[in-house]
Amino acid sequence: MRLPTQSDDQHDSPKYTHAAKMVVVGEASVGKTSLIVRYCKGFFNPEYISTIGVNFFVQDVDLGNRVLRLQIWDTAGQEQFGPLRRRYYVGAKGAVLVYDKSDSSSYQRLDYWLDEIRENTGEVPIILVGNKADLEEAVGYEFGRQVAYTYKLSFIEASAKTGENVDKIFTTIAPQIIEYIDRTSRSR
Ligand SMILES: Nc1nc2c(ncn2[C@@H]2O[C@H](COP(=O)(O)OP(=O)(O)O)[C@@H](O)[C@H]2O)c(=O)[nH]1
Ligand SMILES: [Mg+2]
Repeated sequence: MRLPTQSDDQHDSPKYTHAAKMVVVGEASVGKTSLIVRYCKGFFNPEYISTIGVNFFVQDVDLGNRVLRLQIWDTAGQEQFGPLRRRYYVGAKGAVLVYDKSDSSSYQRLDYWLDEIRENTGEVPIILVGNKADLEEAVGYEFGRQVAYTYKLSFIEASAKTGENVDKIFTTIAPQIIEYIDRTSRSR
C-alpha cells in the first residue's frame, strides 16, 4: 500500500490560473439551480434540487491554456427580496441571466434583471440563457437573440433537464470573465 503524497493531491486538483465569483440570476423557477447542479454535479433531479439551499458551488472551467476556478452563486430562493439581494452581487465578475423559454412572463422581466445586474456589478460579462429548451416554446430563439444584441450579451438556449448546451454556458462566459479580470486589474 502506498500512502497519498502531495503530488497526488496536485494531480487531483488541476492548478487554476484565474478565480472569480459569478452570479446566476433570473425569476424564480426558470431553472437557475437546476443549471448550476447540472453543470457542477452532472445530474438533473427536481426533488433533490428544491431542497439544496446552498449559496454557491465551486467548479473549475478548463479552457486548455487557462483554468478558471468559478465560484457560482445561486440566489437560493431570494428572487423576491430585492434589497437583501444586493449583497449577493458583491465581488461578482460575471453573471448568467436565465429565463424560461416555455414561459413568456420570465422573458418579460429581463430588463428588470439587467438593470439590477448592471447597477450592482458594473460592466461585467453577462450571458443570457433561455432554459427549458426541451419543452414546448413560448419564447422563440429570435426574441432572446434580440435582447442579447440590444444589451451586448452572449446568448444561448439550453436545457438543464437534457443537459443540452449547459457546459457551453460556462465555457462561453469563462474566457470573457478572464479577459474582464485581466483588463480591470491592469487599469487599477
Ligand atoms: N423541463 C425542464 N424543466 C426544468 C428545466 N430546468 C429546471 N426545470 C424545472 O423547473 C423547476 C424550477 O427549477 P429550479 O432549478 O428550482 O429553478 P430556480 O428557481 O430558477 O432555481 C423545477 O421543477 C425543475 O425541475 C429544464 O431545462 N427543463
Ligand atoms: Mg433555485
